[in-house]
Amino acid sequence: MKRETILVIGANGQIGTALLPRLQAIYGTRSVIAADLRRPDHEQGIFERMDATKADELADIVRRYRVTQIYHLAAILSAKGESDPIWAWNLNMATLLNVLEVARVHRIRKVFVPSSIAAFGDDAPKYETPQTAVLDPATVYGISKVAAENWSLYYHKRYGLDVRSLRYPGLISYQSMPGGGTTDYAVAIFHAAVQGKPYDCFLSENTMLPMMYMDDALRATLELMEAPENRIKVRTSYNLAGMSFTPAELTASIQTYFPAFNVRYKPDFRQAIADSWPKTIDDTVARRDWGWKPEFDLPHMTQEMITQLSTIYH
Ligand code: NAD
Ligand code: AKB
Repeated sequence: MKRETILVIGANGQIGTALLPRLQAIYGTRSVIAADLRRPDHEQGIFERMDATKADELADIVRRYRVTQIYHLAAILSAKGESDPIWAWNLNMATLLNVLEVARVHRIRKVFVPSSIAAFGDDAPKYETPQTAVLDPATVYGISKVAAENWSLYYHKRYGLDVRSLRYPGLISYQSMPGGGTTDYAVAIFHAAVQGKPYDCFLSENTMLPMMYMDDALRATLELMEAPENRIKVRTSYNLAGMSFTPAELTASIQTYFPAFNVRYKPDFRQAIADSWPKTIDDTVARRDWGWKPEFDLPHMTQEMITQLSTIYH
């Protein structure tokens, strides 16, 4: 077992729920502290209820457990953020700055702060969006991600903090439901299909977006965090690609298992958010710097999702 104490903030969310068992396998159950505003349905190891907007609550946990690494996953995502932009900005920024400050003061060894394809906006190239494309996000969520990328770079340059980041695409997982994003349809659609229900999709059938199966996202995260410090050349956030597909292509892939599965397209306010994002991502820099390579394509991801959800529902 590796000797580190890992704090996961926002541990009950879509990524945290899947990441916790992986971290526990690497560092030991007693060395991984899960923290969140809300208690988990099923506790998996040590849990602390904590509001990351409160710097003193965060510092108390870091001191008590002698934390050496932080994964900061608490945030308000793209669609939910648009319902109350000032609240979303305040939460995303307060939690970020508390994490960076506590890491600086307590000399935390490594910090992970995820970014998103939402950092890109209308003026970035839509296909093979490069690492250094212009960042002109259309949502408050995206604005907070661009700010977080720049704050992370600042803490690295000014204080030498080892903060690392990935611009995740939309993540697809069976372990829990996503928390209010624009790519959530790609998880909800599987739950409907496996239960034999039709699905009303909130994006139009030809809306292509970058996506990734959770297994790939977790492996990317752990590989990035394990990479030697001199291999990490990007201190804002790395582009990361898995696959890209439209709702129509995902539906067709699911229909190879459930031919009668029916999807109706009813685009809502999330369509404009999706239209502002890239369609495919160029992640050459991550491949070059620390050896990133995705494993899951659309057919493989569809097979895994249906297999896993079938055991849950039946
Ligand atoms: P999520 O919404 O599923 O989970 C976030 C968790 O943070 C929730 O459990 C929530 O209770 C908790 N939280 C909210 N406010 C908190 C606070 N003040 N203190 C403590 N906990 C708080 O999000 P996720 O999908 O797991 O995403 C994690 C991170 O990854 C976020 O930064 C998100 O922007 C980023 N990301 C996610 C995706 C994706 O598709 N899931 C894609 C790109 C980037
Ligand atoms: C969202 O849709 O908001 C997230 C993301 C891509 O950041 N899944």
